[in-house]
Amino acid sequence: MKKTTALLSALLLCLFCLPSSALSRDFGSVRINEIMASNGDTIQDSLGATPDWIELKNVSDDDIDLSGLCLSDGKKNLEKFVFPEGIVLPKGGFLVIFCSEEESVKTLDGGAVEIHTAFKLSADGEKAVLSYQGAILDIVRFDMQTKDVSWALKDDGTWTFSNVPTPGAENQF
Ligand SMILES: [Ca+2]
Ligand SMILES: [Ca+2]
Repeated sequence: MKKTTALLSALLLCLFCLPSSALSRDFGSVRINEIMASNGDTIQDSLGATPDWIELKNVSDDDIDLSGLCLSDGKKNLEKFVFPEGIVLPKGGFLVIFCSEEESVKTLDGGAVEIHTAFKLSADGEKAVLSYQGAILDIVRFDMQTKDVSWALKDDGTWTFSNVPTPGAENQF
């Protein structure tokens, strides 16, 4: 459980709010970095549940205002989740979004924001799609998943399974 707590702290620390005037809107620098469609005990949300999750990474040197960016589990309806105002992904930072089937964006004690989408990820294989105003920015297809093994992006740009999932941190293999 220690691992889970540390990871949760890491992902919460990456969220904070800045005046929108200082922020980038370079959505091309936001990418899907890791996915878990069968979360047994890798990470818990603030209520102790273990939903599926998607990790985003900001690969740029600017903090990015995510408002208006969309996440989905398919191309038919790209806007299953739309980021509200006030969510910032710091430069080089990570953001974990829980895919729990019950949408919510709530501010936790300490000011961090926890995001849940109305869709879940299928462990039998599905997609994760990042888009803005109908244009797909990133799409990740995955086949059958194993509990507590993530599907993660490597430095060479290919995807593979990871037995050491890292929600909110650099991927490890
Ligand atoms: Ca789904
Ligand atoms: Ca990671």
